[in-house]
Amino acid sequence: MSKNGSPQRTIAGAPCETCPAHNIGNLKKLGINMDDWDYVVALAGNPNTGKSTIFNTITGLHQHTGNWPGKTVTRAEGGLEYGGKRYKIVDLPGTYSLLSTSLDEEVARDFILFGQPDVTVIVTDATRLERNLNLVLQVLEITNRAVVALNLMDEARRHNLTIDERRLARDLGVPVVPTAARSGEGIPDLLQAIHEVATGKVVGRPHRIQSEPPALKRAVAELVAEIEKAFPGLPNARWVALRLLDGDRRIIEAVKRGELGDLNRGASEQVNTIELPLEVAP
Ligand SMILES: Nc1nc2c(ncn2[C@@H]2O[C@H](COP(=O)(O)OP(=O)(O)O)[C@@H](O)[C@H]2O)c(=O)[nH]1
Ligand SMILES: [Mg+2]
Repeated sequence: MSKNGSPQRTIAGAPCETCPAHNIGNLKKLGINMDDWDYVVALAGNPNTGKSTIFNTITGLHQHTGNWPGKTVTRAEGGLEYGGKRYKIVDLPGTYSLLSTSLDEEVARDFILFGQPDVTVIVTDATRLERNLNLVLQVLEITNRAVVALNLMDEARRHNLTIDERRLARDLGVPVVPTAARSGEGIPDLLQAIHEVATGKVVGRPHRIQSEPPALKRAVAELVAEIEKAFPGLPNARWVALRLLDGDRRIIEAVKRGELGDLNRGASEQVNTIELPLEVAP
């Protein structure tokens, strides 16, 4: 049972008494002590959905929450141990989309696409679900290793909103976990869902557009073959192909200059080198 007395909600099925979620004592907050790790978890989401609150709660760090002008921090990292595995958590900048119209979107997108996190948690505002699903669907185009945190559930309840999270999980094809991060509600379930996706116990099957027109399908197939030849090991050539067809300037430039591979390496290396922006004054 989770803190609010409701059954554990993951798409793994019935609650299990031996699962780590039943003992939040299994969570060891490592703060910045994360020399080596088994899995990397990215926290993505629209601004003000509670990403940093979740980040602080699970790592024990104190990254500033709230938005203030002139904030230069783009990304914070911290660690935790859960279920015998060490996790590095990366708090990405808030974005409404991954279509790269701003630096923040670029940072978030490059990390999800090229940093190859083991799990991407998309933190959503349960009171503005429709607007938030835009980013969710974009992330699910890139990766199937995702968990949706349905945050601000306390606010949703206050507005008499009820969300059928099981149905949502089914429709999206990835685990959906209701949370109220400020009070810690649902955090054990979220950790458990992250753990299950990271370890491969739960494999997401995201809903993706299948009915492409034949001309688009052909163009994508052709491009995918070329991209895979030029950039072996790229995590999602199909997504890159779609972006190219859409005229995404950054991706076009990266392909032209042969930088897609560099972008890939760069994002992975950054994981080691970014400094922790703790307690940055407004
Ligand atoms: N009521 C409520 N407030 C929350 C919850 N999670 C975060 N907040 C608040 O929402 C604001 C934005 O949170 P923050 O973590 O900075 O969001 P971020 O921009 O996604 O990193 C802060 O004032 C948090 O205290 C929640 O579950 N319920
Ligand atoms: Mg934040």
